[in-house]
Amino acid sequence: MLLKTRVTGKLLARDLFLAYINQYFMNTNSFKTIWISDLHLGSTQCQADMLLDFLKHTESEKLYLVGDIVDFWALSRKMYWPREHNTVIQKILRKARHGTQVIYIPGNHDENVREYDNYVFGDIVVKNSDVHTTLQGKKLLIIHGDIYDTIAKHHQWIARLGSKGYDFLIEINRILRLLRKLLGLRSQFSLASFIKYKVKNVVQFISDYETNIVQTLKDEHLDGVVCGHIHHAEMKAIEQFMYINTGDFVESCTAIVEHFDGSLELIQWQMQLESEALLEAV
Ligand SMILES: [Mn+2]
Repeated sequence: MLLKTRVTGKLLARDLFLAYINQYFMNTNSFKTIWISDLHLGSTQCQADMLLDFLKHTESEKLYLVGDIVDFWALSRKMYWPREHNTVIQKILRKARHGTQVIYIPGNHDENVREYDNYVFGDIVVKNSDVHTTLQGKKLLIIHGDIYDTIAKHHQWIARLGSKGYDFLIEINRILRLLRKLLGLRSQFSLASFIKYKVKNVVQFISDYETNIVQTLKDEHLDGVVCGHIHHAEMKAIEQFMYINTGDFVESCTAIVEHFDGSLELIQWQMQLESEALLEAV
């Protein structure tokens, strides 16, 4: 009920006003809700610098972490935890302490967190899945999505083997990205996603994934889904359902946001450092 009154009431005007102030004077983008997933903290794949920049320049009333936040699979192979990964966790905890409602939906790389369904850790609530109602009244299933991935569900050893091959690709991509950075090139070319889309059965895999999710939406009488898992950001209609995938902070650095009018948007994050440098120069 509270959500609905906000659409027409004075509270919305206040929210819009604060959003405006934040954007133009604080260089912060305000949203009703933010969804991010597949951060893979604890692995070399995580683009922590982009993630920190995103967390620094955005704020929301509600923040959903849609799984594969900490990559325990990678951590079990090799201990890797640079300082920036701590800073990410601290930033998220700080948001939770300062009034952002943070909801952690575990994924398959952090599946051990699923044992703590409905527990609250330092203002962050763990939920294995959730239903979010947008300001336009759409009911969205929020879930990581691995249970709809038939390979990950039934043949975990194949999935892990596949993940190693994929890790290798991403490692090459990371080196390429570093080289591009050193050379001052800013193209968003991604080797892993390039190869991924060259492989025909990956397309089939994504389509099966979507079909499985839509079946659940039908069964549960929901309007749409916000999920992650397959590292492919997208926002589209499948039949009458909204299929929304957050993407990741490994390659695409994408997020889904809900604005204060209840509309949803897929955003690809760009480093905000340039505008900051400009502000400092003034
Ligand atoms: Mn996953």
